[in-house]
Amino acid sequence: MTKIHVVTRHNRTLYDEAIRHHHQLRHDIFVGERSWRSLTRSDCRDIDAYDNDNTTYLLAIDNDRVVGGQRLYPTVLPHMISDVFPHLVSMRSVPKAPDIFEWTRYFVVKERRTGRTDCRMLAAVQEFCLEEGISQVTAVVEMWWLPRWQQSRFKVRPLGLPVDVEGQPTIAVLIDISEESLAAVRCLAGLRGASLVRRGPQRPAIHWVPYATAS
Ligand code: A1S
Ligand code: SAM
Repeated sequence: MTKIHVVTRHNRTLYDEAIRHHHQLRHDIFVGERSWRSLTRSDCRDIDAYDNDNTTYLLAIDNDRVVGGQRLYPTVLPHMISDVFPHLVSMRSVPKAPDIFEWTRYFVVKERRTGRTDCRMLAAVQEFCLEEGISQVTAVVEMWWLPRWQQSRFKVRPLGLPVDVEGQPTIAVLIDISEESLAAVRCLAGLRGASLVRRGPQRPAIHWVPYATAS
């Protein structure tokens, strides 16, 4: 059965092969399928500035095979919205706080796009954030995410108006983490309870952020 594994720098040695595989899948999907050409790398791995010791990955793994992934990054550090997309935030300043993380690189492999793995991954982000005391996540997404989140009862607020990014209307949003959203998406996923797998050493996501280096 597909489980969602929490991978941080603290337990990463247990997931070296899975992390390598996930970077290859990301390149296949985001460069090959989604044509995000600026991410092209000669080693065919999608690795950017936000893949480092401060990243938390939630990997969907079935029989030792990665079938989906997503990542969270502290907003108290320079992150994608603050570095690349600050112009998408016009209704307030870029949200930056120890309990706000940026959510990126969400994918499910083609063979698993039946909605089920997707719902498990959406449940996983709510579950992880609730466990860690993360109250909100930010994201920059194409507009088609809005009805998907509405269906999952995610509480989503725009941070600005949609802007064209490589031909796609794209919006920055702030999403509340809540027990209600988790319950709704667990119901859609057919999950009765907790679904995250935590192996090896664990540290609180918020407290190990090197806050002193934040800009
Ligand atoms: C974003 C940052 C994150 C942190 C949030 O009937 P359909 O096929 O129209 O139903 C589709 C569409 O409504 C919509 N959808 C999916 N991809 C779309 C696209 N490229 N353009 C417009 N609409 C799109 O979602 C419905 C269901 O999609 P699906 O692929 O059939 O199934 P599933 O299992 O729900 O998987 C959805 C995801 C997004 C996970 C999967 O399509 C995927 O991995 N896509 C490639 C990676 C990607 O684009 N990720 C989002 C950017 S990061
Ligand atoms: N939220 C998205 C994610 O999950 O990574 C990215 C934002 S937007 C929907 C997609 C655009 O962001 C694409 O044109 C892609 O090339 C660009 N992009 C993704 N990662 C980037 C990075 N690290 N630096 C600059 N642009 C990036």
